[in-house]
Amino acid sequence: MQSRAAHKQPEGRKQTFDAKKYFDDRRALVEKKLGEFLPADEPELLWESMRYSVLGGGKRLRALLCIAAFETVENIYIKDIDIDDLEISKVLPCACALEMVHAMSLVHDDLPCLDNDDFRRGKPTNHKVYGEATALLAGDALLMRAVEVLVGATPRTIDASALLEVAEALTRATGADGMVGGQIYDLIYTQESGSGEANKLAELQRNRTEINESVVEKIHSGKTCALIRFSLWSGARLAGASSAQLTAIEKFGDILGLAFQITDDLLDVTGDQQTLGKTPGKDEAADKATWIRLFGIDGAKAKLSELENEGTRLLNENGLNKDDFNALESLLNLAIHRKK
Ligand code: GRG
Repeated sequence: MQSRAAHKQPEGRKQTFDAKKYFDDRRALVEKKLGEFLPADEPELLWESMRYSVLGGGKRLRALLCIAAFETVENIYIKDIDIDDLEISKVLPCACALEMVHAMSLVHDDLPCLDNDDFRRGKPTNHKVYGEATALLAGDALLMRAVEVLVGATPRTIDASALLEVAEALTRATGADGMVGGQIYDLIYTQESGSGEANKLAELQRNRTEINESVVEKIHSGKTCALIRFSLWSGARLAGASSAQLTAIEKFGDILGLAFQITDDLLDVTGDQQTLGKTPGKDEAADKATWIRLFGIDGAKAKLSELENEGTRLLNENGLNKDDFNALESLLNLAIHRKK
């Protein structure tokens, strides 16, 4: 059923965009759809562990970026959206796949062999509840479920070559050219050197160069920005964006991704466990390569304000900000001014 509320933007009419309602409505759809895509199935332990780390937690930023880019490019802002809406059904599988990939990266990141975290989203981490082996396998299964959902559940009204490009780009953003690649750089620059272990990683850690802006950039761009950039790009691609629009959206993704990560580094220093839902101060304790370490708190804040202006200007210049629908600008705002 085509939503009766699907609404083309009237030219030149000034309205206030209700970002909170927009985010809340779409988050609710994503939560509902994620529950459907991740049923309580067998093997029970595996599905329970997968559901534990995906359902009912997180800001759903990546899903929102994907949906907002889709609606912006389609030039529709569906005010009274529902789960059966034909337009939103084109992008929901991709939005949910993104949240699965993101959640699995958190599950693996929290493992003792990586960041060794006990808390995530205000509750014990997956391996604390289900054990390391199950957490590892739940992450693996979530990764494949994400691809299955994207390819299998995206409606066939979407052009097949667009869907193939989106699937290819998701695997690239996740793998060696994206998150996993960024995580490896992070690892080289996180662990203490001179551990004495005779393996290739320990050798690289001992011989690493000094941390500088290009090292931090390499870590951030893979670990965090790749999936954020993909979130925006995929929504736009599924909406049939022109190549000029895709280029602008990707540039915006780089800006928002960097802003998101700098904010994350800042919150690690200034936030508290109750609000963050995870242990603060871990970056400093592990001597991580962060923006704060290079430029301090004031330097990070100055960069954030620069990125916020640059991102808004880019949206305005490319017709991606409307008077009564500025979801992408609101998401940049959320990425920077969030408290968790
Ligand atoms: C992706 C195949 C694969 C393996 C994982 C561990 C790893 C490789 C990558 C690390 C990725 C990682 C944890 C990056 C940090 C990104 C980040 C700042 C996450 C926090 O995101 P929020 O604040 O979290 O959006 P919520 O809980 O709100 O969803």
